[in-house]
Amino acid sequence: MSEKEISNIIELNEDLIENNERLANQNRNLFKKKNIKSIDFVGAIGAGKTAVIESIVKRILKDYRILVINGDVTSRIDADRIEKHGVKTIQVNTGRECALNSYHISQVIKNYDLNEIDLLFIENVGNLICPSDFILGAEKRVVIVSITEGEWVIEKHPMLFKMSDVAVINKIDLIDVMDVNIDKMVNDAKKINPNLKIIKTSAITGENISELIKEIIN
Ligand SMILES: Nc1nc2c(ncn2[C@@H]2O[C@H](COP(=O)(O)OP(=O)(O)OP(=O)(O)O)[C@@H](O)[C@H]2O)c(=O)[nH]1
Ligand SMILES: [Mg+2]
Repeated sequence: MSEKEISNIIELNEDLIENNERLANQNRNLFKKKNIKSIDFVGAIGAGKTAVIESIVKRILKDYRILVINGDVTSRIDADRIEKHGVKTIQVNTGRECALNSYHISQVIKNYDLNEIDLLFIENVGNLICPSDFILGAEKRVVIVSITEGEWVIEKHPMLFKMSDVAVINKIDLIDVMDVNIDKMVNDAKKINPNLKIIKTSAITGENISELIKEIIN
């Protein structure tokens, strides 16, 4: 590949990211105007994003009108899991794309009456790398990993921790069967981003889910 071809690809990527940021800003402004709190959940496949969101909505659905946007390459399994709690959902299938982008979100909210909601949760496609290129315009980003991914998972994937507001270390109920040093995970996250709020949770037992709710909603 020639140097010119390589520089064209770099320019194309920069354009994509710039366009994404422009639309993300539009989404952010619209959420503010409509007084909607918006939170974007990112994390590896199976870390517990849907389970954590389920655990949160079960506790707060009497107090807030909630919409959950679920991103997945295919299927509406996650949206169905959330909807069984009586919460409205929209599934976005990204096909070959490994992350949601701000265009997906702008299309969803263009066709939805935002006066009907106070809280918007967005579950991104399970991936610890791709979502770092695409902000969505949400007020806060929560990155979720779990102890079953091993104690090196944060050290190996610093990007999403740099750009998130809250880091959740999930599945702590499994600590006795996992040979994992959770303190190392916490220290890695702090080193990468000293401003991160770090919360150790179990979506199954509910441990520290109330603390997470306080952090993201209040
Ligand atoms: N023991 C335990 N299991 C959990 C916990 N959170 C999630 N799980 C289980 O882990 C599996 C994956 O959880 P999901 O909530 O589907 O994970 P996800 O991050 O949404 O996965 P994708 O959307 O496919 O990326 C399910 O079988 C959950 O029941 C937890 O805190 N403790
Ligand atoms: Mg999920």
